[in-house]
This record gives sequence, C-alpha cells and structure tokens, in this order.
Amino acid sequence: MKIHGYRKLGSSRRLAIYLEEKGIEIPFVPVNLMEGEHRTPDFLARNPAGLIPVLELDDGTCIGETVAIARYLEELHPDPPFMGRDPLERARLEMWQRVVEFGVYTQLRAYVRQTSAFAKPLEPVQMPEWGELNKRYAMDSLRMLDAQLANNPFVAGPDFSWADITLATCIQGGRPSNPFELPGTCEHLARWYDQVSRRPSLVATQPD
Ligand SMILES: N[C@@H](CCC(=O)N[C@@H](CS)C(=O)NCC(=O)O)C(=O)O
Repeated sequence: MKIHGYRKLGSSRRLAIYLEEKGIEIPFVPVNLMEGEHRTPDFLARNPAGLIPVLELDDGTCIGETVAIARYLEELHPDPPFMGRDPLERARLEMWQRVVEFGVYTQLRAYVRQTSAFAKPLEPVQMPEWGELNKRYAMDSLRMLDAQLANNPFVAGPDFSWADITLATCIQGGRPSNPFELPGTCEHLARWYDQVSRRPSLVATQPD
C-alpha cells in the first residue's frame, strides 16, 4: 500500500495525522502539484478527479477522496476506534465531519486559491472577491462550531476524532506557524485549538 500525496500538506496531511493517531505506517509518494504531476495520464488513471491524496493498494486498486480512504483504513484497523463505536457515534461523527468539510474546509480552500499568489498555477483565473466572501462564510461556520465546543471537549463529542483532524488542518492551512485567525469571540474554539494543535500527531506532521 502507498499514498500518493505529501505527508505534511493539505488533505494528505489529514491522512498522515490519522495514521499517526492509529499507529499505522503507509509510505507517501510525493506528487508535484506545481509541476502538474496530478494532471498527467498516469495520475488521472489513478484518480480521474486529479486530486491528492490517493491510496494505492498492492494490486494497483486506487481510492481517492480523503474521507473514503480513511474509512477504508478504519475498516481494516478498527482499534482504537476513530470514526465512532456504535451507530449513534458514527452518525454524530459523520454529521460534524460534514459540517466542517462543507462549512469551513471548502470555504477556506476557496479563499486561499482565489487570493494567494502561490496558488495561481492551480487557479490561473483568480476571483479575489469570491475568495473573501468564502472566508466570511468560513468564519460564520467557526462561530457555530464555537457553540458546539462550549458543550463538548471535541468537535463530535467527548473524543478526539476525524472531525477534529479536518477542522485543525483547515485552520492551520499549509502553515501551522501562522494559522488562520479565529474570530475573536470564539473562546471555546480557541481552547480546543490550543489543545489539539499540541497533539503529537499534529506536531509530527507539521510542515518544516
Ligand atoms: N475532496 C478532496 C480534496 C483533495 C484536495 O483538495 N487536494 C488538493 C491538495 S490538498 C489537490 O490535489 N489539488 C490539486 C488541484 O486542485 O489541482 C479530498 O478530500 O481528498
């Protein structure tokens, strides 16, 4: 098995954190996005969406989409459980994972891609105003998550889970030393972020 992607970057890093938490070792094979390696026929045969990460099994079968990969690995390595122990926990996890992915991740991804110079090779026609609007939407979602964290130690309840990995990597972006500024009123989110960003799995996968 191998993962096409960067251990310390973006969605691939979500997997790397998950692997650290679970104690699973899978090698990462870098894909140079800036040189368009993810748009070559070879790569598109692995994932027609042209996105990393991709999990490649020993028989050549490939799985794209970070959550799908993590779910597959969770079935192979159920202990310790990371995506819920029973139907209710699994549903809660799915709920909050989707809230974060569709309410923060998608918006901050759009913000970075539409407004930063380094993303221009991936987004040749940038629309900065649309990027800024997305950032506002992400901040609204963060305020809602602050309310959830007022009553729960972690995003999906009492345990650190996949939903926390998604949210923490969104906030850190590609630069944990300079994360997105959280809305000033979000004291619970700030408490959660301070705690989660110190976890060994996040520290071990921080970009150099
Ligand atoms: N929904 C996908 C998103 C993955 C994604 O956005 N990957 C980025 C790197 S973090 C990528 O491959 N970007 C290449 C491009 O946009 O051309 C997932 O969760 O795996």
